[in-house]
Amino acid sequence: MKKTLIIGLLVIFVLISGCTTTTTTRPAEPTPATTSARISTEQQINIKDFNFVPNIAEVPMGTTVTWVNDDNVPHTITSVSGSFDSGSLAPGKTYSYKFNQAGTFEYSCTNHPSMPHGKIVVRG
Ligand SMILES: [Cu+2]
Repeated sequence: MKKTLIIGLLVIFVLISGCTTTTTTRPAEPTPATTSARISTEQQINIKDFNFVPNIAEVPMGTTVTWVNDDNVPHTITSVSGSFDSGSLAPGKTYSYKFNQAGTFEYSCTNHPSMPHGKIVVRG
């Protein structure tokens, strides 16, 4: 009589413990540390149909941004604060600038003041 009770309790215990082990979920895989190291330090911006595409680019510090003139007229990439200026960029040509300082860098095209300004947001 007592033995049955003990076995019964044992069975219940095994079932419960078995249950808990199966429901225990493994912790989520940590994000590989290489993710941040693999962030590209190159960013391309196309000038297409009188627009900078993408218009706002967020990049890590040290990124080299390359603008490509995909239009068939010359454009300029001219920093509003005066930190960089491509001069007249002929169709099909590229201009690169490396951003070594954190901050927001707004730029425009001096050939076409109506063009929407572009922005480079450099993370520190
Ligand atoms: Cu332009």
